[in-house]
This record gives sequence, C-alpha cells and structure tokens, in this order.
Amino acid sequence: MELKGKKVLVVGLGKSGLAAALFLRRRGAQVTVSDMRSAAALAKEIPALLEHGISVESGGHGLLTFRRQDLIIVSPGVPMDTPELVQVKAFGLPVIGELELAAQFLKGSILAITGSNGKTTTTALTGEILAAAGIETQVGGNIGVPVVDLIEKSSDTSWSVLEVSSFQLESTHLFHPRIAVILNITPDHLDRHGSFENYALAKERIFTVQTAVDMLVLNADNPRTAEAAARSTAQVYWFSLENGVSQGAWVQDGQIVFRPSDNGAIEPIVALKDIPLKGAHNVENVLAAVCAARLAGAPVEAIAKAVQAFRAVEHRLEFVATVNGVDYYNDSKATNVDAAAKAVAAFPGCIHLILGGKDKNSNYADLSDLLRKRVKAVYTIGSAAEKIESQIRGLVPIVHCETLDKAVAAAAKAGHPGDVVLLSPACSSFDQFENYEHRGRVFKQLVMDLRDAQGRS
Ligand code: UMA
Repeated sequence: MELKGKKVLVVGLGKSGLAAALFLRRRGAQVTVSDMRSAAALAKEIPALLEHGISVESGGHGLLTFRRQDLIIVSPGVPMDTPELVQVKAFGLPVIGELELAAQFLKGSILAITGSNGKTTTTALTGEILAAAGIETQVGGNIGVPVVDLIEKSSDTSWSVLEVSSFQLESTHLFHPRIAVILNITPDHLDRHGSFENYALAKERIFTVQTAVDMLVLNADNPRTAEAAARSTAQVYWFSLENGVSQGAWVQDGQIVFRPSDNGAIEPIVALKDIPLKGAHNVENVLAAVCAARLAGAPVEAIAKAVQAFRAVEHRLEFVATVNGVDYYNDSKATNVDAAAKAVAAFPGCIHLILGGKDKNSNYADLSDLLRKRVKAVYTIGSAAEKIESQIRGLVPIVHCETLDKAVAAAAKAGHPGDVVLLSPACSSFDQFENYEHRGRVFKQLVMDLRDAQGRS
C-alpha cells in the first residue's frame, strides 16, 4: 500500500490512533486525526501531533473532514456504524482498522490469538515461550501495544504474537496469520456487535484469509469455537481440557501433552502441578499456548521452562494480599459474565464476590449455579447493580455498595479467615473508572490500605 502523499484520516486518538497517525506521517501521508473528545481533554496529545504536521479535529467527527480523505483508519473502540463512517463507505472510500493497516506492513510471521477470555494471558505466555526458544518475537495488539508499533522492528524471520479482539477483526480483509488461535467464544460486546452470532463471526475473521499451509488452533471443548473448523481451509489443531485430540494439546495423566499429527508420537510437555497459574481456565490458556508455540517451532524444553516461570498477568486473577486471613484477588479484566464464572470456578468456595460496573447487555443469571455453590455474598457496584441484583435475587445475600471502596470495606467486614474476596465484576468499568486497569489498581490500593490499617492495629 502506497501512503506517500495520500490524505488519511485516523478516527479516535487513543493508543491505536496516536500510533497509527505517527506511523502514517512517517510514511509520508497527509494525516488528520478526528476524536470525539474536546480539545481540552486532548491537551496533551494535540501539540505533539501538530509538531509532526498532523491536523487534529476535536470535539466530534465532521462529515466534511471524513469526505476529504483517500483512506480512513479506525481505532478499535470506534464502532463501524458511526454515521460518518457509514456515509463515506457508501461513497466507496476505503475504511480499515489499525490492525488491517499494520498487517499490510508487518514483516515475518503472525501468530494471532483471539477469544472472549484468556487472550492476554495466552498471548503473553506464547510470547514468553517463543522468546525462551530463541525465536525473534514481538508481542502486541489488544494486549496494549498497537500493532503498527511492531512494524519497524519486524523482520522476515520474526514472529509477531498478536492479541486480537473482535473490534479489531471486524474490519480486516488482508490480515493473514500463519497461526491463528480461537480460545473460546462466549457472549461479550453484544452492545457493539448487536448479536452473539455477529460477534462470533467477527472472531472467525481471524482465519478467513488463511490457506492450507496455515494453521488454526481451536478449543475442542467450546461448541461455538469447535464448529468454526468446518469453515476453515487451514490445518486445524485442537486443544482440550476434557478429552484427547487427534492433533494438538490435551491433558493426560496429570500433564499437558502434544501430538503433532494423527499418527505422531505423544510428547509430554509439562505437569499440571508445575503450572503456577490458578484455575482450570488457565490450564486451557496454557494448552493453547503450548499448541501454538509448538507449531511455531518452539522445542519442548523451552516450552516447559517458560510455562513454569510464567506468573499471572496483572488484573487477571492476580493475587493481591492476605489480610486478617482473607485472600484478596484482583480479576478486574473479567469484563463479561463468562470471565467472572471462570474466576469463581477457580476457588472451591467461601467467596465474597464484587460484581458490577457498566452493563453490556449481559445475562448475570448465567452465574446462578456457581453463586449458589461457591459464593457467600455478592457486593454490587456501578450502574449495572440493579440489573444484576434483579437477575440473581434469592440465590445468595446481596450487599448493594455502589462504589468499590464500599464493597471492599463491606467484604472485609464480613470475611473470615480462609475466605476469598474476589473482584471479578462481569462488566466493563467505564461508568466509574477510566478502564479496567484503573479499576484493578484502585482495588489493589484499597486492599493495601486495609493491610496497612491492620498492621497499625
Ligand atoms: N472515540 C472517538 N469516536 C468514537 C469512539 C471513540 O473519537 O466513536 C475516541 C475516544 O474519544 C478516544 C479514542 O477514540 O480518544 C479511544 O480509542 P480506542 O477505544 O480504540 O482505544 P485505544 O486507546 O486506541 O485502545 C485500543 C483498544 N481499545 C478498545 O478496543 C476499546 C485496546 O484494547 C488496545 O489495548 C489498544 O487499542 C492497543 O491495540 C482494550 C480493550 O478494552 C484493552 N479491548 C476490548 C477488550 O479487551 O474486551 C476489546
């Protein structure tokens, strides 16, 4: 794709938009950025962009600005049905996402990982394994590093390990992973995609450009994921927590094993007891990472070493501290019901669960069984509180807390030694926090304050 002299508009000035604008400028495009936020809110970004000769439209999107372009690059958080985008698409203007832009310049091979839950852990672990194997590796995407920022350092022999979201995949056409992984598909982002099927089909775009020389790794235990195999032309590999698979990774006699092909020899990789991550869902993440890394050429020893050394990623079932005999876990990244269910299932019982935030058209009644069996009380916060309470009423005691500080205080008061206080909110954070990282950091600080107060008493 030739960018020199092209008029390109970048929509959204978050991490992705900023990186894309600077990349396009370096490649000689005439770049404009358009963002809904006010000039005051963008006070930090605007001067830096102007200095690079990039124009900025703030406080909203102007149709005229959109119409004047040769190409439009959209940030992942900007919906494709934004009226200005719909209008210019109707005029035939190319509109693509930041991932699609980057994919056209990235050298080497792409190992892309998507799924409703577990993406970040699996991506980080796969990156660690490839690096431990001495393979030239870069990690990026939804994990927090825009893919355009990986372009300069990529080479013909390097691997880019990318966490990709449905928001990023939705607008891809040429994005072509050598190895693609779908961890699971369960309801999420229904507010953006409109239906579960649309969301699932966005995820399936990860393999649409693959051919018979490429590889697709699927979760055999997740029905919506497994069914995608029928639509793939790539070589399909499987991972399963429950059963053996023809080719791929599974659990056998307390250890993770891998078989490269139907009639290949079974390779023992690592014992379950040597995996430091908590919960069955994390064993699934390790299975997927093992399978993908083995397919990318990592030797068994490097895989085992990296898995044993890998610790929980921040905000994903992250142990915070023990205060008065109660263990506190930060799972702020659990922004949907399935993720919260997995976190609850990782503990045998005695859980004080903090739920709530901004609703995404979710059904919290899906937690009913787990709540009844493992949870002592639910503490609700945020704008979704009333909906959650109405859907789970009668199952366990509910404490209406509104804010995270009140929830932590109430759970701390009720907790007994051996109990667990778990922030696994099943909602996004945007009603009360900047993002899930901010929510997780606030939670950890509240726990540290409790610990300090305990130290003083
Ligand atoms: N904006 C507009 N118009 C709109 C909507 C938003 O101008 O209609 C502007 C906002 O004012 C803001 C900017 O767009 O200034 C935000 O863009 P963005 O939401 O795309 O955020 P980025 O900072 O670019 O972060 C994105 C991903 N965010 C989303 O997908 C929502 C990050 O994933 C990703 O780490 C980053 O790119 C780097 O690739 C975050 C996420 O929440 C972690 N992802 C979702 C998830 O994991 O569930 C998909």
